[in-house]
Amino acid sequence: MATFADPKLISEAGALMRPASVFRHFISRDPGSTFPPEAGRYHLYVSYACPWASRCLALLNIKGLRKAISVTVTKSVFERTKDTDEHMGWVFPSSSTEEDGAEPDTLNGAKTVRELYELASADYTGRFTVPVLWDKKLKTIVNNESSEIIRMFNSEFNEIADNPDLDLYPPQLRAQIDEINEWTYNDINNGVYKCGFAQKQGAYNEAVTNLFNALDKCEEILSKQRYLCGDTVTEADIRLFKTLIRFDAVYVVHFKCSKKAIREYPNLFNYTKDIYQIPGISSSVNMEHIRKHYFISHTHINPFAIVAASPNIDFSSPHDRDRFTK
Ligand SMILES: N[C@@H](CCC(=O)N[C@@H](CS)C(=O)NCC(=O)O)C(=O)O
Repeated sequence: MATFADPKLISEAGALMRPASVFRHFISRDPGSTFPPEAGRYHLYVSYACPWASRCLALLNIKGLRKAISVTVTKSVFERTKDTDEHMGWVFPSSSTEEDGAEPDTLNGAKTVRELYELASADYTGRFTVPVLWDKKLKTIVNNESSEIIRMFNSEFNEIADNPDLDLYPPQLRAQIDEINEWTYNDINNGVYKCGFAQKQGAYNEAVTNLFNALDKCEEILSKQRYLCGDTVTEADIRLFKTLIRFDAVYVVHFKCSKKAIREYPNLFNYTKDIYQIPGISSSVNMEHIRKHYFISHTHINPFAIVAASPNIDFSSPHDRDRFTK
């Protein structure tokens, strides 16, 4: 029953070691597939706070899959998941008025995300993470790895998606996207967590150096082109965006990513607004859930659970990114 407060996830050198996701089935259009893409069959459990889960929500929205795949959003702050042990994790509210944006689990009647994992596998010993992509027919978890869930949403549901022509992982850009994802994941998406959860100065120093080198590299790329792969938006942009949108309000303070804020990088800042303004993206962002979750749930790094004041940033204000595509 690991969480990030668990000493087993910290190396000798004091660095965070993120374990791999466990449920790795694929929804596929291939004949004979156990998990074929069917409207109404799958359900996505997310937290708005979680960058990995909310990238799935972003994909669901921009591909026009909200009618085909249902969604339940957890409460923003971790709570005890059982009376009989100390585990703290994602829970569902008992009514939809308990917290704005969060909903009870009317599909499985679960009180916690942990219960979903226990329904899917009696001997599961991993973390009880979101996202969870659930199969209503086989009553199990299809997949709990966001990087794979977004690929399925992008390509496997095109017969039922409202926006089937949008391809965020097009064949001609795949090698470039994979290469960018590799360093943006290690140094930025997961890099902020490596800064925040480091337990030795050396591990923090390494993570924070790699993080800001990678952000500088993005700034440089984005000073020459609108998106990471050129003039079309791709999966790599959605993945980067989910970290950038949390950066100034949370990561700068909570994870000590304090060398610079995103609003000090002219290209990255305008790019964040640009992605935010793509239809379907802003509704995958809930700043209240984001701020409350990090500052209140991570008691091992913020024991008094004080929610830090937020800078006042309007991501829907004008940006200058269309200068590249005029
Ligand atoms: N590899 C997973 C990571 C998901 C993940 O780490 N989610 C966090 C929230 S941001 C979580 O659910 N944590 C619960 C816990 O640690 O107990 C993915 O990308 O889907």
